[in-house]
Amino acid sequence: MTENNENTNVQKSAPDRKPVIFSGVQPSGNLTIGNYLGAIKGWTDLQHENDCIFCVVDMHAITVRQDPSELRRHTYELLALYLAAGIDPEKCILFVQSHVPGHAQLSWVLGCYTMFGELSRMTQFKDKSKKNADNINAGLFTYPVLMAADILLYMTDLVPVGQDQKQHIEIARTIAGRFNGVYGDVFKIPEGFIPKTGAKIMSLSDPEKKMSKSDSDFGSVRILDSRDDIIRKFKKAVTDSDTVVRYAQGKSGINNLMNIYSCFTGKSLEQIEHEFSGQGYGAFKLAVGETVADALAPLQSEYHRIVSDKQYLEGIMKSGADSAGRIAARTLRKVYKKIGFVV
Ligand code: AQP
Repeated sequence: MTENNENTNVQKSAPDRKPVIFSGVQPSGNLTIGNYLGAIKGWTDLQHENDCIFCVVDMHAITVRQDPSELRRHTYELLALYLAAGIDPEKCILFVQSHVPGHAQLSWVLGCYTMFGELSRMTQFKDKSKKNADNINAGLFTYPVLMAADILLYMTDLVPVGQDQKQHIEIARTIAGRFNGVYGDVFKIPEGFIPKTGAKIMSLSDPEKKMSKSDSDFGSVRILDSRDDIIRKFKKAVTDSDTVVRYAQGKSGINNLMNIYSCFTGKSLEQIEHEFSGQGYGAFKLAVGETVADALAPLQSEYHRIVSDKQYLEGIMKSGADSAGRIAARTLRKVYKKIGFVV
């Protein structure tokens, strides 16, 4: 697992082949700054030196019950957010997962090379089962198999994700390795690519818990929240009874705010401690809120410009699905041949 966000010019594995990057986000709610810092922000750097494929993973989203009209709306909105964040559709393939049938097809095959015990150990399955106790469906259980299919279909070298997806990358590697062990060198074994900072942004209301887009309280700061809401959420952030801004054990709330501030300003933790020495938590929280709001403002205005142009978004979805579909079909044909299907 690569834990580095500095060297974006990844080692090439063949002389004329650029490294392939694949990643995606579920359209399962309004994106948080966790999704942004852990994933999307890093994608924009990677797109210059690599062949990047970024997906709106709607098939993953239905592992949790979604309102159909909301899911459709979130799918357009997420694509608009990718673009507003600076992902260039001329450089990257951008598409919607359900538009490329190869994902479901390969997922079925790979499911036959994945062990029940391996899936049972996935912490996301355990967490989401607790959160959705009335809907512990088979899709939630086999989610990592679909994710392995997403990645392996494109012979992906690197998968830029937040810390919470590390276990899913590991199982994708295990599945690919097992398949290759039986049939020869079919799949590229992918590497996870986890940013040095911002890989796990915690909830502002419960800093022991990851910030998630499906949580509804003030703990999740949304990329599209208004300036006032962002500042208000940071002002209310849960901290501790100490008053000194410093990074230390037992100060998970302050540590989280320092991480967020560091991601948006590029300042080190020492610089932040120095900047706020002698000031209380109140001044620090306000500064973090204002910094985040200022940093997101240009992205937000770009988003509002793009999201209203449905035709433009549909054009990108369509050409992205065509390009992704061609690569996926090639991989699937190879896999089908290897396992003995008549193609
Ligand atoms: N809190 C986080 N900090 C850093 N990175 C995060 N990611 C998610 N939460 C954080 C990264 O965002 C990308 C997209 O995630 P996803 O949509 O595939 O699903 P998730 O990991 O389950 O994200 P959420 O926000 O928690 O969604 P819901 O609430 O729908 O389950 C991934 O790269 C993830 O690591």
